[in-house]
Amino acid sequence: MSHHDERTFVMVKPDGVQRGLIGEIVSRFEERGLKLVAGKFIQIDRELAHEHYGEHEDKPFFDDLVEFITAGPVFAMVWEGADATRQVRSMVGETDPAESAPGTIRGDFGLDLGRNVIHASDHEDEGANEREIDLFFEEDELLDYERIDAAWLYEGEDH
Ligand code: D4T
Repeated sequence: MSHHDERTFVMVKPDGVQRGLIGEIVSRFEERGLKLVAGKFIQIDRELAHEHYGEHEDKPFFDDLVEFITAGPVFAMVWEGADATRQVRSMVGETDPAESAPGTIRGDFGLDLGRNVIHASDHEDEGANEREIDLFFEEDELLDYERIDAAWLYEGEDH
């Protein structure tokens, strides 16, 4: 894999789906130049919710978090590109939308910590992206193709 091939897991949460934000959110990553390599519209069951949010099992907000993430469909995705995990997190904003800068997804579309519209793998948690991709996708659901504009997105790619 070249350094343009870093993959990260992203998910529009049930509030984002219900509020009609899937297209807007997908557009932001597309326009940035990231490549969509997998996408899946699913309803998370309690077992998957417990696996995905296992690190928060002992937290006081855990039950509400599981209730929320299983309350309706989510749109799970894998995006690929240079430094993808860190770049996506910076586009997403802080965990709390109230602390997120305008221009970020949570800063533009959210107001409440418990309704923060989107999930993206934590770039400071090494291996989080691979772990979450494995949890939501089979290997053959990750598609291998080139964006037609790749040569204009990265310096040094052949024209
Ligand atoms: P996710 O994982 O949902 O993308 O959010 P973050 O990576 O930005 O933040 P996190 O794992 O620390 O929190 C997971 C999830 O729990 C909700 N939450 C968090 C909450 O409802 N109350 C709280 O006090 C905290 C810390 C919001 C995101």
